[in-house]
Amino acid sequence: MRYRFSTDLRSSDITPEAAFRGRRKFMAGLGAGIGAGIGAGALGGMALPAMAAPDITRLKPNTYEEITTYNNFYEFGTGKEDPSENAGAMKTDPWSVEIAGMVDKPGTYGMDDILKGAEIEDRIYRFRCVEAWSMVIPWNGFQLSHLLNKVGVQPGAKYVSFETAVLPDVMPGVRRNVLEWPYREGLRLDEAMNELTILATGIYDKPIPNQNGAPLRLVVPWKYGFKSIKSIVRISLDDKEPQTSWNMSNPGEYGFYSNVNPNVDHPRWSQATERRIGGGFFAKREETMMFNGYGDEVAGLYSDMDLQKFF
Ligand SMILES: Nc1nc2c(c(=O)[nH]1)N[C@H]1C(S)=C(S)[C@@H](COP(=O)(O)O)O[C@H]1N2
Ligand SMILES: [Mo]
Repeated sequence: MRYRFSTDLRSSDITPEAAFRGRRKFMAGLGAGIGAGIGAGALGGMALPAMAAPDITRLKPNTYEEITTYNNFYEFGTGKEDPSENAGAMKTDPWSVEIAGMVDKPGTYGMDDILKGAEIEDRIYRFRCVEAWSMVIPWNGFQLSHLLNKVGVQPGAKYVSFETAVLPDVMPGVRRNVLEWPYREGLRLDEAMNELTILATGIYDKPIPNQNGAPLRLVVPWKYGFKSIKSIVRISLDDKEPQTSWNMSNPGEYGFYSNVNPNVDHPRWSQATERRIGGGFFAKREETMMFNGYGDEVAGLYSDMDLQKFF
């Protein structure tokens, strides 16, 4: 697997074995005479040198078991184990996605069309839920920008909205009004086009399980998990900010942007720290990082905005 984006690396993600590999690599670099001019470590406290190309394989992912049995997918129930227990009944092949609104080629596309020409990459991302837990997940997927370029975004478009399937026969959750169905989410166009934003099709090189949002699921790693909408059946380009399910249900608690921000608390709990799933009962809570650690890539999108107001 080829992993990308390591700027969020921190000591708790690094396995001892990997730290050894990193150090050995550095020494090899010195021996070859290319060690000069390397700046102070970007790894915050680790004894690791800042190498020219940080090795993302040092991010220690959660286990497949953790990633696929501790889920939020309210269409299948609000308990963390409900999705893995119930989502198996959803049929994801064939699957089609309607692409609508301000695009040159609107239409209903099958998964083959969606995937045609897409470069499937491996990306280990830190994933931070608004409920203050986190995981590290090795996704397989492709950049959302690829699909949007393929259908041709028209000049006036400023936002992208997404909707999840509503399948009452197999989704016990949609028979109750916990949220407005379909589950909907949205991004500003520049957020959607950012290199970090992917449509995931797999986890650990296996097809993405239903409980994680098969067959096509958004991942926006610098935003709270609920922005990463699952089992997408509709994508629309618009000139106005779209409505989103969580914002509709409680606008005081869930804003449109929902960037991970340790300085803006949820009205009912702190966002300053998080609990890593799988860390065990005695594991120390970790400090939440601004933009979930992806500030180098995305802070510029918000440079002129008050993030206390646009939370
Ligand atoms: N359609 C849909 N998408 C959804 C949700 C949901 O309830 N329905 N939950 C969101 C929330 S709150 C989180 S934290 C993530 C969880 O993703 P995971 O189960 O793959 O970890 O999915 C997001 N996408
Ligand atoms: Mo979440």
